[in-house]
Amino acid sequence: MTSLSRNSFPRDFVWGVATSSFQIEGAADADGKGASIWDDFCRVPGAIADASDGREACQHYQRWATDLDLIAALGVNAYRFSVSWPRVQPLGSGAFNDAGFAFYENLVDGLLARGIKPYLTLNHWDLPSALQAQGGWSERATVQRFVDYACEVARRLGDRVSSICTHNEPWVIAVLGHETGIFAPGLKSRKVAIQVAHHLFLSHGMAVTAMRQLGCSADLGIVLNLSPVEAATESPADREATRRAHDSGLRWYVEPLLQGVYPGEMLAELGEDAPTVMPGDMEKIRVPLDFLGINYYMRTVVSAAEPWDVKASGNPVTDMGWEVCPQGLTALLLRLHRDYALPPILITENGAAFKDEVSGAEVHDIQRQAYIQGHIAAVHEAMRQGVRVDGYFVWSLFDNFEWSSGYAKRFGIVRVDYDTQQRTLKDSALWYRNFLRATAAGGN
Ligand code: IFM
Repeated sequence: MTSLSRNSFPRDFVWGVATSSFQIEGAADADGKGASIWDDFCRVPGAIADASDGREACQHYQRWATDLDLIAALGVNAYRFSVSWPRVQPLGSGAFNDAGFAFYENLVDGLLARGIKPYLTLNHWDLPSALQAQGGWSERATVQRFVDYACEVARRLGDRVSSICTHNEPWVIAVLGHETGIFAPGLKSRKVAIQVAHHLFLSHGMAVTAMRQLGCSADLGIVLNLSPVEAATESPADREATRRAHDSGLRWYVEPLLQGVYPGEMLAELGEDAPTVMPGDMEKIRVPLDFLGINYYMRTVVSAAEPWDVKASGNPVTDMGWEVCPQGLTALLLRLHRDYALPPILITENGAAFKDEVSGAEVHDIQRQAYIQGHIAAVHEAMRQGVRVDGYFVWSLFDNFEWSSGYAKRFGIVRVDYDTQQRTLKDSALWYRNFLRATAAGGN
């Protein structure tokens, strides 16, 4: 495993780093940008652990050119970023904002000039506040608003980006945003969450169809956060709880997209919380995908009686309290490969929050380096066993605004000093750069 190099992977494998708009851009109301639900949520007392917000973040909006130089210096061939919908369409409907689009046009052109493929995400959670005021993702009308926005992005950037992802992690938007309420917009209703997920799926399918009709040449797909579930014990109660967790966390998200159906058992269990589905919706959702993006961070161990204690595994635990389990990524990919006819897979996010050891001009983060190394090996193992994976993106390029955890949790392979905005490559970034530089003869 440790002897893996870049040449252990196909020559055209995509190696990248990933970010999202709200987490790094800052410039919260520059050049006509509208407000997003995360701008609003950050003002709710107690919503963000360190009471911070995204107003400055990494100032990437101002520093994009030198940030692109830094990305290029890593030697990656792809960069995954998201477009802030309210930056390019302040109210989420009606007029588009040319100044906002200019930022992304410069970014995309700057990437291409540096030989880096742009991987664009349309929705990494920062819905325009004006749409939330009309019900947001719980309202069916938002579906068409998203299709209009997607088409405008495709018209302006679709010929230059390699890939367009509709939504990042619909589970997070639906469940954390609308059921537990720990993320924006902070609602707490399972029924609403289920309807939100349906509207996200529908808007995905309709946007993909509409962008294809425009002749958009980019690969089109969606990104899901998925986790393999394992029962804590073989007891019937744990096994049944595990089945439910697999249905609600994975099948509910994968099967409408790939098969055009909701899993029957869960649908029945939802009772009156089941989604309102209009005739034709499921056919619209199930569109051919050029890729399925998977964000993987940890496995899920399910215990019916009480939450499973992550320390029981004996594995390291990240600063988020997440178990480090690279084998879980292999297991997840193999199970998906076994259960579904998959489009090509991209690992669109993988990484870990750990505390850095800052020593003069150096930043030591051996645990993050080991995490990334171990997960790249886990991807390789799944590929060896027959799964088609086309790329891998580290989450994240920078330390950034980690949603309700604020800035205290650092996922970056590049450290950001938030007082000075200085960027420093951590040891994990140096390792990734060296890994990507390997050019031993033979390849593959
Ligand atoms: O920071 C997030 C990202 O925005 C979406 N996926 C998970 C990451 C770590 O929590």
